[in-house]
Amino acid sequence: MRVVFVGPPGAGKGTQAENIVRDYGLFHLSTGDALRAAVKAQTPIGQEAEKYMSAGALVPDEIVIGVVVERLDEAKDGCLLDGFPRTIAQAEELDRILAEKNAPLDVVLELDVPEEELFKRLASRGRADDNPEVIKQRLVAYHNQTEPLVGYYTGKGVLRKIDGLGTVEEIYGRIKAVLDEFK
Ligand code: B4P
Repeated sequence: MRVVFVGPPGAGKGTQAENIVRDYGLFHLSTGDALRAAVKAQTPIGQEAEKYMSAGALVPDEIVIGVVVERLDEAKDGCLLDGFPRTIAQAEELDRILAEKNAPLDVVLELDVPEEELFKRLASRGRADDNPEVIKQRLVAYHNQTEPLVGYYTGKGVLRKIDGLGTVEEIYGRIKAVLDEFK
């Protein structure tokens, strides 16, 4: 099963991804985690990515795509792409890579959470990019660059919207109900 997770910052993608990979045995690729690891290790990619992440901007497509291509070969028995793609260019590149492998996406989960709740969640977490100014920028980037993916994947007939309000368990129950259709 190949699954993509889309949603605004703080929607709970990382939180729910842990449950999904545990129960469905999928390879988990979080571009946010991969980029944060590169920043921590201060690799050349990390040093470049840090400039964008600390400002709440998306990291340029060519850098992110490089990170994904390197790791996607590990995904033999299905994958959960968490936070990738985040732009139409990334989505088109992903389609090209998956077509080469003859392994199309099964489903794109859109986690839907209202903006005031996102602010609350992120403010209480306190990661380096969770201060109010940077959160605002991340939301602008989401609306301008990532939200168009909802139309893109709706057009391909693979998008499923998940209500992202409620307890982690309630939301996971909604996700499971969708994923079990593809087992
Ligand atoms: P990500 O790591 O993907 O982070 P995110 O979108 O901010 O968070 P996520 O939705 O995973 O939230 P979480 O579960 O942690 O990206 C970080 C940065 O990396 C981006 O801003 C960008 O610069 C860069 N980047 C990553 N991928 C990229 C790409 N493809 N292209 C370009 N740039 C890219 O949840 C947040 C908080 O909410 C947690 O504290 C959690 O405990 C809480 N929470 C979760 N569910 C809850 C619930 N049901 N109720 C209450 N609280 C809840």
